[in-house]
Parts: sequence; structure tokens; C-alpha cells
Amino acid sequence: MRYTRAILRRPGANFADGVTMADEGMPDLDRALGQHDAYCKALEACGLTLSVLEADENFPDGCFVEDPAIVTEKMAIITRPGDASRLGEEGKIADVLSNYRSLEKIKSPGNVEGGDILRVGDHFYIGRSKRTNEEGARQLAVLFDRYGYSSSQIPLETVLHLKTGVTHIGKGYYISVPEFSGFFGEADVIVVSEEEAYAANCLPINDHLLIPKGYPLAKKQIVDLGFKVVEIEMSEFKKMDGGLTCLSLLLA
Ligand code: CIR
Repeated sequence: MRYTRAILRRPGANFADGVTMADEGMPDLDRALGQHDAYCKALEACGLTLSVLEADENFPDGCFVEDPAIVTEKMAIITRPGDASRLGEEGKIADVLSNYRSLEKIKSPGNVEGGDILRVGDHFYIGRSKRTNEEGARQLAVLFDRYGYSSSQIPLETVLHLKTGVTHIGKGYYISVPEFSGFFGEADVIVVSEEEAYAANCLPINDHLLIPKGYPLAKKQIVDLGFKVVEIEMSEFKKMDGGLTCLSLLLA
């Protein structure tokens, strides 16, 4: 699939008030804005046209636009974030997405966050996490089925979202923390060490693979497989439990 467009939202002045389990200190807003700009430039270099929304200080985690929606080539699903502070982020995202897709919606009492959804071809893995509940996963499976996609569930134990711990990087390869390495049958899985767990969240876009900067062992394994990597400094988003996939919604 070739992506042509991305939707993003800039971090706001109260970015540091978002939810986090990371014990890495407060993020620096200026540095976060600089890292967000660099991320935007990398997406443009991959051939994408960007729609960058202004920050909304009602939602300190609003820059993590991956969570309030799931976009496919046939439709988009507006989710219901599972953390109460994030409920409502989906409103503006729905407005923008309605320019490009027909919209489906997850309804109460379902909760889903897009970070729990890992797409591989026409199959969607649904992470069952603290943010994506049984009812949300059930509604998702019905929607995917209606549009001709298959889905299955993966229970989460240690990470925030499914894609915090595993991503599909293309050419049949996954990169994963040990918890998920057995879920993908015979597929080739790069298993990251505990020190490099953050590198399990990579973002393939067209001919490039965005990887977080500072994880040399993971980088070497990826580069040795022939991927064209673009390294992005993510330190300030990591402090708020966000990774590369979280910062954009990609549209083909
Ligand atoms: C949160 O806890 O909701 C945000 N601080 C981080 C969300 C990261 N999103 C993602 O992994 N898809």
C-alpha cells in the first residue's frame, strides 16, 4: 500500500500533563516540538502530504493521533479511547477524516485505541489492553468482517498498546518484544532486548522505515535486512509513552 497523506496534531503547551507510566521525567516542550517537526519532515520526504492540526489543550495527549481512529482504504473507524482523559480527542479527527473516508464508530461501552491495532495485509490484530476492552474488540471485529477484513485478538500483559511491543516492518518481518514474538506463526521476527524494547515500534512508510534513534542493536539487524531506515529522535514522546506510529494517521 502506498500512502499519500498523513494527519497529525502538534503537541500543546500542556503536553507534559498527559498520561504516562514511563518513569523518565518531564518532557521538554521545545524539544518535543522540534522532534515533531523533524517527524513531519521525514513523512514529507516519504512523499506524504500532511494535514497538521493545531494543538488542543483540552487534550494533553492529543498529538498521539493514532489512538482515536483506524484508517483503512475502504473506511475509517472512529474509536472511543479507553483512558477517560482522552475521550473527545476523536471529534476533531473525525471532522478531518470525513473529508477522505466514510466513517464508522465504536460505541459505548466499547473502548478501542488505535495503538492496539496492528494491520498485516488484510488482517487486523487487535490488542486486548487496558485501553481496548472486550466490547470494543467485538465491535471492531464485526466492522472489519463487514468490510472484508479478518481479525484476531492478542492479549496484552506488559505494554501499553499492542504496537508499543510489536510492529510489522514490511517484507514479511516483524520487530517485537519477547511477549509477542510467538504470535505470528512462521513469520520472521526481530526480537529486541529489554534495553531496546522501545525499538519495537517502527513505522514503515512507502519505501522507507522510520526507526527511533538510539537503539543500535535493533538498527543493525534492520539495516542488515536491507531496509532503508530513517532515524527519528523520540526522547520526549517516549517520556509520555508514545512511539513513532502514535504520531500520525496514514492514508493511502
Ligand atoms: C497515553 O498514555 O495515552 C499517551 N500518553 C500515549 C499514547 C501513545 N499512543 C500509542 O501508543 N498509540
